[in-house]
Amino acid sequence: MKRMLSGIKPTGSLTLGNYIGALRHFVEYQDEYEVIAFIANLHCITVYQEPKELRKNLKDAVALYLAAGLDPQKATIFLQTDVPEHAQLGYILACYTYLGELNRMTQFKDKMAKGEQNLTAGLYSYPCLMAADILLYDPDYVPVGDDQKQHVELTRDIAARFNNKYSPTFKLPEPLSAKVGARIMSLSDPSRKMSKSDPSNNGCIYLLDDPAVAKNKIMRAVTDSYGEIRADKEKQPGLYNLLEIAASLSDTTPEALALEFSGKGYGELKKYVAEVVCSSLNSLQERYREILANNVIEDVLKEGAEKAHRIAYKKLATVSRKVGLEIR
Ligand code: AQP
Repeated sequence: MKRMLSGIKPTGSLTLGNYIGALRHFVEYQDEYEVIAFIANLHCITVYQEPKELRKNLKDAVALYLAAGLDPQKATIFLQTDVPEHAQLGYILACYTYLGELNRMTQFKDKMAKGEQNLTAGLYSYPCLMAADILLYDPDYVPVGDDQKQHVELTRDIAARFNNKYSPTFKLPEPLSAKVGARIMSLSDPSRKMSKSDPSNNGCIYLLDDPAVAKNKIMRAVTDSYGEIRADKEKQPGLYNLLEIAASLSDTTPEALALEFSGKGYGELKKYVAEVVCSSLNSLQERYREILANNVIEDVLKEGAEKAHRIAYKKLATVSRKVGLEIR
């Protein structure tokens, strides 16, 4: 069975972008692949997190993984820090990563360009930790939204470099990106990705938003003045984003949906998108509440960490031996 690995960093409450671009795919793939899905808590602290909030976000993220349909009997679900090999291999791989490569990573460059202050060394070197997250498990595929493709490419480069220097050690993973929904945009500024840290609260739908609030955000989404419903990403990015959101959640395409709504008003389309989104949020939130009430999260994480650790410690031991870190 092919293996697939992915993680989400809950720097805030998970978003509809996380769900459409990543989470729903983990669930779709779990029957066909061996899915390893972790919560990237170490990546969260590359930017300051209020500890109490972080703890809540981590727990919520696990509950949302389960609520979305990830089955701990099929998938391995764990917290990154419960498997210390991630940090250990992350350090080793940083020693095989060039500064020039990290300088080219667009996520860091974007934050620099925005003039964000006090960017940390952890944030700069996080692609090395991400490479370790992946390479520890030799996955065949890594499902990611568009913004993370570059990091998977870097992971492949680091793996190939290590394999060439020593001997074949790591499998080179393939990034997997869906045709629809790989980059959901902000509702208030369709030129920016929908992000947890979106400064405008109206641009982002959180999976735990009250559905009435989510509906409001959709009804106020920025569109354009063409007055015609077409699936034109370049000319009508706001409208296309709405079509893409609804299409992803209802297994159709933005083009098919645009045809269905051609000749109708933007308000009608927004109402439909809100219905589709709210129906997904309602069922997700209902399961989320059940999961919290059943108190299963700690057991799921414990079992997941044990399974992950059984794979990770072997890989780290191999790497340490090859590099010459051990004296036996
Ligand atoms: N808007 C999005 N559209 C499609 N996919 C997305 N993903 C995130 N946002 C979107 C995908 O979700 C997975 C986990 O991402 P993450 O939350 O760990 O990191 P991120 O992409 O940096 O998310 P944010 O919300 O933008 O974080 P902040 O605001 O903290 O910087 C990935 O596969 C990602 O592609």
